[in-house]
Amino acid sequence: MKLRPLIVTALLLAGTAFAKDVTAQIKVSGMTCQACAVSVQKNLEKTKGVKHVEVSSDKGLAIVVYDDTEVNEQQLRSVIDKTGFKAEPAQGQK
Ligand SMILES: [Cu+2]
Repeated sequence: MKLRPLIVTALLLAGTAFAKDVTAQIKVSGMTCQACAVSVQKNLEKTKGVKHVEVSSDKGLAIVVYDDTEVNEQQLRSVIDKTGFKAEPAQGQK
């Protein structure tokens, strides 16, 4: 009787697949101080579908957790661009 654990696992996987939280790491150029990072962070946090944002002006990086049924990475980049900074094109995967 290995069936039951399998079903439970499948249900759990289906649940997380439905939520579809995705983490994007977006390189941002033009941020020179913490205030820049905060303004990028605030604008991303206001964006529909965004769950969590971390922005580092030192690393020039925005880490965004978002629901990809509501918003996509391209939209996040345009939010950053509209804030007055430059979201670098995605490298590598996706
Ligand atoms: Cu600044």
